[in-house]
Parts: sequence; structure tokens; C-alpha cells
Amino acid sequence: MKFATKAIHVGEEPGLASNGDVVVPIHLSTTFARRGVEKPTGGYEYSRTANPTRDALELRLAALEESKHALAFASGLAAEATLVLSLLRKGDHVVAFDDLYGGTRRLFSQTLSNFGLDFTYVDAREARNVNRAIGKRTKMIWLESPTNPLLKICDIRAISEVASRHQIITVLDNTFMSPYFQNPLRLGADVVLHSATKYLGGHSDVLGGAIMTSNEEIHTKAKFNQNAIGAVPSPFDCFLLLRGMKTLAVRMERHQLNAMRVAEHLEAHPAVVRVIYPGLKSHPQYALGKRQMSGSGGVLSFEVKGTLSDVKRFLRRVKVFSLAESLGGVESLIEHPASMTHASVPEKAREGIGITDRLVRASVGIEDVSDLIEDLDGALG
Ligand code: P1T
Repeated sequence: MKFATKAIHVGEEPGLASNGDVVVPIHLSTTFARRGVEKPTGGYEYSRTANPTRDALELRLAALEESKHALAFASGLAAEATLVLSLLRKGDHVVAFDDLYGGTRRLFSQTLSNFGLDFTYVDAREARNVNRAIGKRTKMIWLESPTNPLLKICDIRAISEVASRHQIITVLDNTFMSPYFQNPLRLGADVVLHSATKYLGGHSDVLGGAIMTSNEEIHTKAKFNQNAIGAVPSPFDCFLLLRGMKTLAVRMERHQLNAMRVAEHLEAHPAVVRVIYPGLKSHPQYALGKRQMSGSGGVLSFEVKGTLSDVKRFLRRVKVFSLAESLGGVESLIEHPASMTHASVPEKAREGIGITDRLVRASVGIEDVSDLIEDLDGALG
């Protein structure tokens, strides 16, 4: 089956449910009765361990990233924490892209580092920077591509090859592209991670996270901790994600069309200093992006001319765009990374990677694009 078909059918084949349901039921029971004290054969025992609605979701998630396995979590960060705690131990070292979602960097630097893990942040746009940071204790390379919020792109294949030579696990957070535009496992990554809160859910009404891998050992360890730690999504969350994912293909196409139009418009706007969008030829890694992604997504960042208070004034004036964190929903959102999504990144680090006070990030939704452009023009004016 092709992508758009899998996104609708995998996990919800009517034959799988007892009554022939076309839509998977929301299985609320937290526990499942058994005939004897022995482990139930093939059945369910307790919902944290496995639940039929979550099983349906995990089948679909695996199908979309073409992985052998997928595990669903209560949020993207829950997936990240569980994955790291499953694969690393005290004394291990991680090389991470220096431009990451602020919450990921906070999890690494302020929580997981308390458990004896070390993190080094590098500009992974150059694979050799990753190479240089690898030491004897390095066990994991953590990447986003394109990154949040600066949309930097790294060469997933080149970095994964270096990593596998050193027997280091490569994790790629594929949230911005969704499985529709990029499949990192095909490029050599060992694990793909998603904040399902974003494009997979698609409607800003459910938090979720997912990890996908075809590596049996990684899957077994993470699955153990999915249950042992217990940061699982509720059956209703799983239902919402299954429903949202059915329209992923059509949504991504429209997100991209709209984002491209908005990016081109802003690039020619006198009140805008620069626009960063992987679909623009002016993106410094346009060619690499074309090689490893089949599209350029719906998120763009841009710098507004003027002072911080001018930027704040602009953000107060938008009407169709909502001033809010998050991305990937059908509605357009806009935000100020330095004071919102990336406020927890130390100021020096923010400045070093290019998150200036003038930087604005937009998640372009699937509204009529002329309304979006009119809204931005009005506020910029
Ligand atoms: O919010 P949560 O579902 O826990 O996912 C965390 C996360 C992980 N990875 C990336 C690339 C992300 O963008 C996020 C969440 N990001 C936002 C909330 C944001 O506004 O950027």
C-alpha cells in the first residue's frame, strides 16, 4: 500500500475488531480478566502494558515510517526520556545538534544530566563537527532535521554512517517533516522519534509521542520501559491520533503549498530581514534538503526588521495566526522562540546558534493562503 492508503487503513482493518468496526473502538478498560494465573496467551492483561487502541496506533505509526516496530507515548518528551533511559547508562555521552526544540535541550541539560549522562552540542550541519565530538563514552547521536526553530538540515546518511562505524545509535527527531516528507530509517538512522502532538495529530487537540525502529534490541529495551516507566497515551489519545493521521497526506501537501507561498511573500517583504524555509532556494542547504526530503513542510522562521518591541507589536497584531507555542495543526500559529519555545535555552547558547530577538517562527496552517498573507501584511505594516 502507498502512504495515503496506509495512513487510513493500517491498524483499522475491519477484520481486526470483533464487530467489524470500521473505526477502532476506544478500549477504556484498564485491566483484562484471564482464565488462570498464567500469562494470558495472546490476550491483554493491563492497559499500561498493552491496550487494543494503542496497538492499532502503533501498527499505523510503524507502517508510516516503514519500521518493524513503533511505540506510542503520552508526549514527545515522554518518548524522548523513555528512549534515553532505555538505551543509556551512567557515564554515557551523547552528541546532540545544538539547535533542538528547547524542551528537548532542557530534558537533556537539566534532567537527564542529573543521572550521570553527558551531552555535547555541536553544529551538525557539518558531519565532521559530529565526528570530532565523538569520544570513547559516546553512545548516542541525537539529531533533528530540519531543526526547531532554525530549520538547519544535517546529512542524515553521512552522520549515521560515522555513527554505525563507532557502534553509536543515531536518533532522528522527524517531527517537522512527518513521515510523509522524510523517512530517516531509510537514510540509516537507527531510531525515528516524533512529537505526535504536531503533524501526526494535526489538530492541536492531543499530546503524543512515538518512536520507531527496526532494531530488535532497541525496540525490546524501549518497550520494556514503555511499561516500566509508564508514560503511555490514553486510549482516547490513541483514537485522536489514529483519526488525525488519516488526513496526514492531504494536510502535508496543503501545509507545504501554503508555507511556500508565505515564505516567498515574506522574502520579498520590506519589513523582513530574512526567511528560513527549506523550500526556498535561498536556504543554505537547499540541495541537501532536496536529496533527503520529499518536501519542505509547513514551518518557517523569519527575522523582522526593527527592535524587540517592534517584533512584539507585530505578534500582538496578527489575527488569523494565533500567537501560541506548538506547530503542525490545521490552524496557523506564530511564536517568538527566544521568549517562548526556546526560553529555557541559555541566552548565550541561543545567540550562538542564531535564535535572535528578531526571530519569529510560523507554523503555516491549511487555511486559505490569501487570508494568511493578508494577516501577516496587516501586522507587519
Ligand atoms: O510537546 P511534546 O509532544 O512533548 O513534544 C516535544 C517536541 C519534540 N521534538 C520537537 C521537534 C518538538 O517541536 C517538540 C515540541 N515542540 C513545541 C511544543 C514547539 O512549539 O516547538
